[in-house]
Amino acid sequence: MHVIDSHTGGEPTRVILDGGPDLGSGPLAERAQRLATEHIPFYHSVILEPRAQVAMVAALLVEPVDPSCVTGVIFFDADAVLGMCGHGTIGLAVTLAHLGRIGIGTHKIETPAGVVQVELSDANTVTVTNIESRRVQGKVAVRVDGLGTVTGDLAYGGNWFFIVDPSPIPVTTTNIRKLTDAAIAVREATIAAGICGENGEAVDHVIFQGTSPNEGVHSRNFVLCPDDAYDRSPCGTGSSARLACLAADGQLRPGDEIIQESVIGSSYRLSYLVGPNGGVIPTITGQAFVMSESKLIFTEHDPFKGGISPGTNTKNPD
Ligand code: PYC
Repeated sequence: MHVIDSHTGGEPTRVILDGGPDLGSGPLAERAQRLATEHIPFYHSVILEPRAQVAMVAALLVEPVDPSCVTGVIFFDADAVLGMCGHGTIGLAVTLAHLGRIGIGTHKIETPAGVVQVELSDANTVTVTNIESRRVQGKVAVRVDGLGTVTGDLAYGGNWFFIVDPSPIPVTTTNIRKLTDAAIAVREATIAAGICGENGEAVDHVIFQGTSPNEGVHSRNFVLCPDDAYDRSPCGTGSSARLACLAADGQLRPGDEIIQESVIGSSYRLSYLVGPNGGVIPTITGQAFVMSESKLIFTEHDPFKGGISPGTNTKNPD
């Protein structure tokens, strides 16, 4: 299995060029569902330690349905198959450019959430025009163990977000452990309270919005991903959901640009246009860098061939 690893604002993406499972044809959302339910050992082996690391998101290249797209892609982390991934799309575009498959200019990529556009400005800089994003519910109160009542917005940006502004804990690198624990508690509380999308979709990401000491930066965020890792980048789908909330609150006008910083200080430039269905069409500009090209080897008698997770601990089974 050949892979190329890049990072976008510190958040890694592993593009899988070959050797993935056959997911058949048809809409990408159906193929993603097949990956999520029928190929769990595959995606664990690619993304779990020791072969990868906890923050990594994989990008499995698949045939697009829409022939005008340069590729189809299904993103997944160690715990979930994602509808879309902003940092991963920036990493994928830079990887495709590295391979000579795309040049400077505008290209379309198909994801399970819909077709997105990437504009490659130079070898590392990409602007993603995401699918229409929306706030579903503003100011939702939820009781969270250890935090009391927390109020947040439920929004969709290709994944499902509960966005808490202001953060109950200062968004700093020294607080990453505390932020992670608090965000997990918030996610569990939203699920227990039945806070979900129109079709029952559970909150899979939690964002805490904080302030940045850096001039010109709108805000700094902490983003919890489904596998309980935090996003090192400002999270493309999370930033899209956040733009939908700012637009719904009249806090940002269409076309105005803001800089969103991640908890580690990497940044995206963000803006939006009004979408056709009452939401926003977000644009996210960020940079990615290719780090390695490699071949993954899965040795049959390697006890950790499938990655390290509680269920695969062959030395000390639960
Ligand atoms: O950038 O959309 C994103 C993302 C989702 C999970 C990790 N990064």
